Amino acid sequence: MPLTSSQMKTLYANMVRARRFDEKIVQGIADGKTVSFFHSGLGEEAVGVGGCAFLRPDDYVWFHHRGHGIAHILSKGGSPQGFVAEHFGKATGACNGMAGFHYVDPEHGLLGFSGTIGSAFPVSLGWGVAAKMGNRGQVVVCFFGDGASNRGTLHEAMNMASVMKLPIVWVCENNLYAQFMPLKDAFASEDIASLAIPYGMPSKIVDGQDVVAVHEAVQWAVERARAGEGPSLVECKTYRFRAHSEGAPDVSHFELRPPDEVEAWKKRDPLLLFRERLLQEEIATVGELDRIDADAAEEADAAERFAIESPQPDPSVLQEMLYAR
Ligand SMILES: Cc1ncc(C[n+]2csc(CCOP(=O)(O)OP(=O)(O)O)c2C)c(N)n1
Ligand SMILES: [Mg+2]
Repeated sequence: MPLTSSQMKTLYANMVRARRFDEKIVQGIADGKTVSFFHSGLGEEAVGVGGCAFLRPDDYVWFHHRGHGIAHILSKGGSPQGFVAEHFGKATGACNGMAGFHYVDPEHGLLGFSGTIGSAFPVSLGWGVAAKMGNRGQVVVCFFGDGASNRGTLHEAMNMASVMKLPIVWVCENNLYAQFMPLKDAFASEDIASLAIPYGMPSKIVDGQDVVAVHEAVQWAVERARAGEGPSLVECKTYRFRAHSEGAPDVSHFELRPPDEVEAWKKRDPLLLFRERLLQEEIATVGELDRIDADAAEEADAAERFAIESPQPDPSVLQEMLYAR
């Protein structure tokens, strides 16, 4: 079913919100206000927003570490306050300020992620088994980077998911680099989607700067999964606008990432492309979009104030957070 005007505006709003929250953490690092390090997702908002849009609350999402998942979290209905406060190391954070950049929100199907690249696959596989056994039509959407696709865990999990016909959607956020390593020097084929072939899955490759294209491809895969047809793979071609992490050099091997490459991708900013489309197709007016922009900026300012004013975690909860009874 084509997206309604209201759904299109929701996609735009969530991309703008993700950008403002991401910028807050980037600035927080620069100002020494945040306690954690940060892997900005600026430029990649369309993947998380489009890929998580209009899922069911009980669908599970393994979000990507870019922007520490803010695009995915917002689109899945999570709390930006919990996200910001966690990055500020405050007691009101999603993990009580104890986990720096982690976010857990079971009510919205966000069970957390791990900093160990490649752990997305076996954990999502387990969620897929749970979803299938639960028999309530839940799906798992697992986001991962191009670099992660070189972990052996991918092959084990993708094979098993296909054999067991699990309701999993694998979404590759291919931004052409794994830290300082360009994909062309690390992966023998041009498209990560080629990995679908040995594991008997269908796949789609989409423009990761086009939020609607991402949404439609993931939606196609979600419908297959809900219908019991098993996993699929969606590859989104995208690009990060900032360095791998704040404070790290923005390099490909030991040289700066090619400036013409960076410039070309910045011209394909997903927010600008979608804003133009909404205006051109007369889905929204300039006034409406400006209002969405202003609301997002205000919301991010308020979340930052909330985080700054929140108390530090009480050290006595440390034990409770670390050990399960
Ligand atoms: C097992 C493991 N190896 C290395 C790292 C360090 N590391 C963190 S992010 C990253 C790059 C991952 O690249 P990709 O999967 O393409 O995601 P991207 O950061 O480009 O979004 C690396 C090497 C890690 N966290 N875990
Ligand atoms: Mg990458």
